[in-house]
Amino acid sequence: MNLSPVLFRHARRALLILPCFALALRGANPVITDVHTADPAAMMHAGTVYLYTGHDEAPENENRYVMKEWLCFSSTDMVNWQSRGSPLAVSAFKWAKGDAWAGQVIERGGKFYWYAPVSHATIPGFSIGVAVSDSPTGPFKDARGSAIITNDMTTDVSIGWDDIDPTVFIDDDGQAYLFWGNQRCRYIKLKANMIEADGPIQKVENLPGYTEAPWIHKRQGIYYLSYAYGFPEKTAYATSDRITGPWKFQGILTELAGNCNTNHQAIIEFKGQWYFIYHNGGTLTGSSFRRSVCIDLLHYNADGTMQRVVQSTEGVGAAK
Ligand code: FUB
Repeated sequence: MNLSPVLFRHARRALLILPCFALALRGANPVITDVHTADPAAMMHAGTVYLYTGHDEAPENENRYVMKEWLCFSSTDMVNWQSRGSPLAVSAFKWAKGDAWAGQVIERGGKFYWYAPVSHATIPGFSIGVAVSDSPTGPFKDARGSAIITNDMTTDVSIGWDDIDPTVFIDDDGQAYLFWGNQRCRYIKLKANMIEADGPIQKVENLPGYTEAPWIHKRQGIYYLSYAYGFPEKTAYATSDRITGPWKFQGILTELAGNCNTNHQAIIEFKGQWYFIYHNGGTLTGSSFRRSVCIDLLHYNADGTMQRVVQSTEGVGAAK
């Protein structure tokens, strides 16, 4: 085994550490290296960023997802991350049988709602559950006792994994939306209680190359819908002046992730800087099924379009 990349990484991190505070001034990608993390979602709350990830547990050389739980990390500078353990596992959803795939957490009214795709035990295919907690670090419990979305609600796509990758967004008028989907992007309005649909499932049109992993964010009146594009996956995005569309395709946001056939992004603003959070297979033991979360900067053009994200080894500097 060639240990020189490991030694180089530790030496580089050590050089960047301020001894008196033991805080790194600059990150390095991947940002978490002691466990395999995938499918990042992030949320800012009370001056802290909470990073929620899937936990890739596939043995080396095994080419399938082994994902039983989600993980949480927190940071006040986007560089120094503290593990908050696993606040949610598939076992929290009694009606589910496996597969802790990509979810997202959002706060409303002092409660934290975690939208999570899992394989349903009795309805074939993936479903989306909602867990709730009084704290961003959990513990989270099943908020409904049943899935909010099941595969039999979306019969126009005949695969069993089209109802995955939920992303949730609360607009300025207080209306919450749940977007999700593989092959087809869909959305529903959510009731104020965040655990029930408020109206029928809608389809999102005009997302060329759409595979999965939608993420909605808003900046200066523009809605952005970024998503995994093609396969292996790049990230592309579309914009609109309404969350319900029509969406205008804006092209590729970032290229293929290293050593990994998927990508999955979260986009947040923190302390005046925008961040692109994603995963790759970039550790010594990495692969498409042993992924690791990375963070790079995201910049906008004057017309509101996003500049292509450069996936870097160096990562980001500490946010002040
Ligand atoms: O982690 C399992 C699946 O791989 C996610 O749901 C997709 O977004 C892709 O990253």
